[in-house]
Amino acid sequence: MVNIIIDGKKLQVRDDVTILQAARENGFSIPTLCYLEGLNEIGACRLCLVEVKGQHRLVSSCNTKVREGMEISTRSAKVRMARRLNVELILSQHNCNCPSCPRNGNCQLQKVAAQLGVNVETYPKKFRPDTWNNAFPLNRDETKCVKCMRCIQVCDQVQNMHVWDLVNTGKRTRVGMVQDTCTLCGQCITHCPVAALSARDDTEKIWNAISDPEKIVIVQPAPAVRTAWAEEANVPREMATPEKLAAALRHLGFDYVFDTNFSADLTIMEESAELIEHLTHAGKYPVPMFTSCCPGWIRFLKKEYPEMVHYMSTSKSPMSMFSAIVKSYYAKLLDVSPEKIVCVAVMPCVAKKYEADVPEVNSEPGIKDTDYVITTRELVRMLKAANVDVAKLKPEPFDKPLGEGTGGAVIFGTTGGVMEAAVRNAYYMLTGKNPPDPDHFIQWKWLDRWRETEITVAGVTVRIAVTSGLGCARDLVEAIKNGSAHYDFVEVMACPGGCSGGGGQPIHEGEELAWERGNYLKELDKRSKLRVSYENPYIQELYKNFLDKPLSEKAEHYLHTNQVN
Ligand code: HC1
Ligand code: SF4
Repeated sequence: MVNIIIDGKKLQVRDDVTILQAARENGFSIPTLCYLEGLNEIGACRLCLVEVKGQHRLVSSCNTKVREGMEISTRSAKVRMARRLNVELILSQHNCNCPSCPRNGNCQLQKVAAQLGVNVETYPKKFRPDTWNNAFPLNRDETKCVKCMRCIQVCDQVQNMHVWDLVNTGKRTRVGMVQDTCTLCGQCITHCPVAALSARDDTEKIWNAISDPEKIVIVQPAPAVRTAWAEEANVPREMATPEKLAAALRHLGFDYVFDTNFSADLTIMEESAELIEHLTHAGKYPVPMFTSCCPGWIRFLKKEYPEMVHYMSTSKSPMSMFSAIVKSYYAKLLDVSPEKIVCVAVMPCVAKKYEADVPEVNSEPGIKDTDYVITTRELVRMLKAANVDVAKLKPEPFDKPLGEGTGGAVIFGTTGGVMEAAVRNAYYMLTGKNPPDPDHFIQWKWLDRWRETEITVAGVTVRIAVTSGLGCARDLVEAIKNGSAHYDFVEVMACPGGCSGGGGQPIHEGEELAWERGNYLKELDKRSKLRVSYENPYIQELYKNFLDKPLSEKAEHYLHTNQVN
């Protein structure tokens, strides 16, 4: 421990922390733009400057360690003037079209400028026209980049993809895409302090569909959307229930409010049947079987390990299974042509926009199963545009028959959930009984980069591994490839923490909420009456009336794809 003084207050702090950490831990607020704890501590933005007694120059607090006897001022006249000047310099090169900016109201630069009393409008400038491909799900606006380098570090150190880097030199220095390996995980977007990176906005297309009287517009929110959608409305997670989400979606004008949880159960029916086939027909199918619901993970494997793509399960993701069922089974129930239906998915994910556009995911040539995908952030934008007061919404049920899911479905939204749900269901398929205790059925051994376990049911042994984040995924795939790890079933989600921490989720400066959001999903699972996917009565009805059984010819047609093979 060392003794220091911050703004006149005597403190004892650990000797291994920076001035910024010591200040924040003791309630002193220091602005930052580029700082990301443990990832980007480079003092580039110069907003965290503080004055240290006895030192002539101001120091950046994010990368200066405390020392015994330090006297620090976080708000002297000299500090405030330097910070204001630095914000003005950044703004002088920044496209300040705040009212139409996707980060308006949730922008670090806007916030710091407001705190320091700097007017963003006083820096008129001209920008070269944007040459970015705006049809790509990830948008890049160079006129907003503050060169904080967070995108470079997140993509490099967490996701291990090295897509961004500094290019050019001197005053032409900029951040550019240096490799064509983007998985669309969206982690660089959620770590961007401004709107230099954002997801393609598809909300206008949804509004147009909703206002078209000829169209039946059907919406499915993903499991992980329900744990994060109301964060920006400042409604506590427990009060923003799934039923309130259903009410909010109905309020926006969707004709039917269904649930991706329904088709998560369907995915489990197909994937657990596929797993049993793989395990019981040694040599016929490749082992391990990789989960196939995360499009970021699929893009990663296709680009980085094309020779391992055949390990991927052929089951479509819950999103794509849902839309396939809507445009076939449900269109028949409604007695309308599939062309009349518009399928909208609300996802915590940017890569799902890409998945919806992969032609092989569609069941019939020329008919797009999922018409549009919006992120949780776009949903929030739509709710704000419609002036929906989330706190005042009365809970409403999801529509039937595609609006019901089990506890096994809702945990899809957190890392390890797909695996747990699949193993629960496989247990039933092999024994005819439910697992005795769904909460303690799987005992994980936590390794550094992934977790593993082994389960034997009715004489069938399955060796399992789970990980999230593409840096960890790379290490796991390498271990499988070089023969140092042996598994039968592997779950990977591209975003750290799984979909709860997805690249389409609400952005909170400096907070990683994936695990907290995931715990809420686990709580919803525990509260569910039905915990195993086969128990979903509407899934049973779907098989009885339409699909016959898992892996049937019809199920193969609508629910499986060879897009990865
Ligand atoms: Fe996911 Fe999935 S869990 S991929 O993370 O398998 O996006 O939530 O919807 O499709 O169910 C995302 C979440 C989501 C699919 C499901
Ligand atoms: Fe890297 Fe993911 Fe961003 Fe693509 S979306 S650049 S992979 S962090």
